[in-house]
Amino acid sequence: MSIKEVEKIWMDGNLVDWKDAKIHVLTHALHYGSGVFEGLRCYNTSKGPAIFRLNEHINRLYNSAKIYFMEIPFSKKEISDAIKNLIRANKLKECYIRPIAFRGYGEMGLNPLNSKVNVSIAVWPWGTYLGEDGLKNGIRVKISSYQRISPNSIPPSAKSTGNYINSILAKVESLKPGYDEAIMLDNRGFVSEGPGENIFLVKNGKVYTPPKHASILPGITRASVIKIANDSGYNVAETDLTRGDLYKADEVFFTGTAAELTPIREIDEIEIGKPGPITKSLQKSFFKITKGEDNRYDFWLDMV
Ligand code: PPE
Repeated sequence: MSIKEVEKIWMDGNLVDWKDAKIHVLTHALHYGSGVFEGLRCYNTSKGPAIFRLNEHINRLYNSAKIYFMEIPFSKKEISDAIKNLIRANKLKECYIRPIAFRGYGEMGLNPLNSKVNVSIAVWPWGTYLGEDGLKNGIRVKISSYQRISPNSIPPSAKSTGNYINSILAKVESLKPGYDEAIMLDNRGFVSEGPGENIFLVKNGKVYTPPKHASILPGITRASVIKIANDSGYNVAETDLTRGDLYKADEVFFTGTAAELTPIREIDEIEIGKPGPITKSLQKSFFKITKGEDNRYDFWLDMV
């Protein structure tokens, strides 16, 4: 997906022109994946642009950094304020937000501890992640032959740049034969997540999603959808699921900041079907909330 350029990018405390937001080729993170990042969305509401669950994303960024002994040289408040200022500076109403903290230039070799930590924030308009048609009618996915990274290889609960090389392998393996996306199993063989999404299934009116120990990134959209489902009277079980559970499900969908809530209509040539009633109802609620049209959830929105 090509990037829609805007005017400014925030780099280590300063706003710089988009074209000048550059780093050295010997940046540690480029060679060794030693960065941590976040993805957030800002939605246009009737009261103005609002960031969805800003605090939760900022907290996850600092937790990811902690696992890698990275000291982010800004406070959480400074990063939150910088995000809002940047959206204002770029005069955006709706956008994707990508803060990243990474080991910078100055040291090579695998000891990262002496590398300085740089922080950048970019924002740009990012439409539907898996296509407008996918959001409406569902996508076709393939269970990957690549296993999801596991807690004792690379902690999946930290959103580090290096994690995504595993996601990329799975994604490309699904795209080459014409699928839209992959699903990965964990090192035990249970359902884990998509390359950039958490997964849910519906069976006999109940909602299920893999638990935190299934090598998932604890998604903020996942947590939101669990809350919305509970509030709407659907029981959600966080439990180990098999690929057979997916094949037999009545409804399956992905969640994520980029993917939002994307229905899955086919897995490994097995038809799940058009987006079902629970998927559609949760998706509708989710979009109402992000657009500020359900004031019960206003506390999830941070006005820019
Ligand atoms: N699992 C993974 C591996 C993941 O990358 C994401 C987000 C999620 C689950 C969902 O988490 P959350 O956004 O908190 O609900 N993936 C981000 C990056 C996507 C990309 O292609 O880049 C995102 O959605 O922003």
